[in-house]
Order: sequence, then C-alpha cells, then structure tokens
Amino acid sequence: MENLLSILPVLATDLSLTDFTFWIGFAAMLASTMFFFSAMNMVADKWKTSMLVSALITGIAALHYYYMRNAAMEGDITTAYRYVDWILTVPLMCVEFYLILKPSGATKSLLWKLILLSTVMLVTGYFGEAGIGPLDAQLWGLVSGIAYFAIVAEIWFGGASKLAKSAGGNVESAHKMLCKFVLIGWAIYPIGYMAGTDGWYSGIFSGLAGQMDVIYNVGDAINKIGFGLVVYNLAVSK
Ligand SMILES: *C/C=C(C)/C=C/C=C(C)/C=C/C1=C(C)CCCC1(C)C
Repeated sequence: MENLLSILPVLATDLSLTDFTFWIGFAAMLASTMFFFSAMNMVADKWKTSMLVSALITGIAALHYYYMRNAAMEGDITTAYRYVDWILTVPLMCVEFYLILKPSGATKSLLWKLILLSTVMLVTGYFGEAGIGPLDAQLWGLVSGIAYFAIVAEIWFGGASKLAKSAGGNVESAHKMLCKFVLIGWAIYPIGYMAGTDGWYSGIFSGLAGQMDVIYNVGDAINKIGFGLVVYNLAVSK
C-alpha cells in the first residue's frame, strides 16, 4: 500500500490507509450521487422515487465522509458522525426494499418493522462503541447482532420474500440481490466492530486491530453504491 500511494504525488505524504479510504470513499459517494440523480431522468416514472432514494443514501454518506475524513486526519474519533450517517441511510435502504415491493402490495407495517429493527441494531451498536449504558461492547454487539438477524430473516423468509415471489421477474431478482447485500455485504460491519472493540473475539480479530474505520469504509462503499446500482439496474430493465 505504501508503494502504491507514493505513485500519486498528492498522496505521497504520511496519509494513512484510514485517511486514504475516507478520501476515496468521499469521492466515490459524491460521484455515485451525481450518477443516481441524473439517472432519475432516464428511468420510468414509477422508479424515479427509488432512484432519488439511492442518490440520497450516497449523498448523505458523502457529506459525512467529508466530515469524517477531516476528523480522522486531525486524529479525532469518527464514531458519532458514523452513526448519524447510518441512522439516516440504513432506514433509507429499508425504504428501497419497500418501494420495489410496493406495487406487489408491500405495506407500511413492513417498512416500519425494518426501520425499527435497524434502529435497534444501530443504537445498540453505538452504545457498544461509545461505552454507554449497562452492557459492555460484546453484549451490546450481541443485541445488535440479534436485530441484524431479524432483518435478514424478514427479508429472506418473511413477508417481504413472499411479496417478491408474487411479483416475480425483475422485481424478484432485484429483491434477491438486495437480500444478498444485506446477508453478505452488511456482515462486514460486525467484523469492523469486533476489530475495534474488546470482547471474547479480541484474540481472533487482533490482526485487524486499528482497522475499524477502514473496514466500515469498505462496507459502506460496497453496500451503499451496490444497493443503488441494483435499483438502477431494475429501473432500466424492461
Ligand atoms: C450504509 C450503512 C450501512 C448499510 C450500515 C450497516 C450497519 C450494520 C449492518 C451494522 C451492524 C452491527 C452489528 C450487526 C453488530 C455490531 C454493531 C454493528 C452496529 C456494527
């Protein structure tokens, strides 16, 4: 990585891997936002809101990456910015599930269930990282993990999956793809958490110690931009 960075004159400073991923994450989120916004004009009316939500997700992330990058370069912690970003963007990702299934009968209660579970997942994760409340990081992480699995169960096997099946075709495959992002892509986050907090897992993840922000940044790039591209793909399909 050191050698790779020194090829680029502007980066040939003491820019760390963490700072580098904040910088490139900011650029990627900004570019994706412009792309998803402009895609609103290329898709059928019924998909315009979904494209707007994709742009909002990466746009909100771009803003927070700007602040997190500055904080990281000053040596400050990024936890609060990170979780403010997630508490806004993860519910919007739930909205994406809802919007693509709405024509096949998705109800508001499905949406609220997903939003509630993701709020529990993120608030307890924040408590664990910030050292708030009666539990320690590993127990808060466990509660957060249970909420995460409830989300996975709902979209893979619950009401949402039934609606996707009844919709069939491109909607069903887009839903499947989003489900895979949640199962595999979102699983990156607990790894970052275990790399950055103390618990029974500390020995296992000691090789990743200090890389929490890098892992979260990789997760965000894959998931936020990936979600938007799945929706874009659905919106331009026949
Ligand atoms: C754009 C941001 C996204 C998709 C963020 C997703 C975050 C998670 C899935 C976080 C999950 C966590 C656990 C499952 C346990 C440990 C604590 C968290 C909050 C890192």
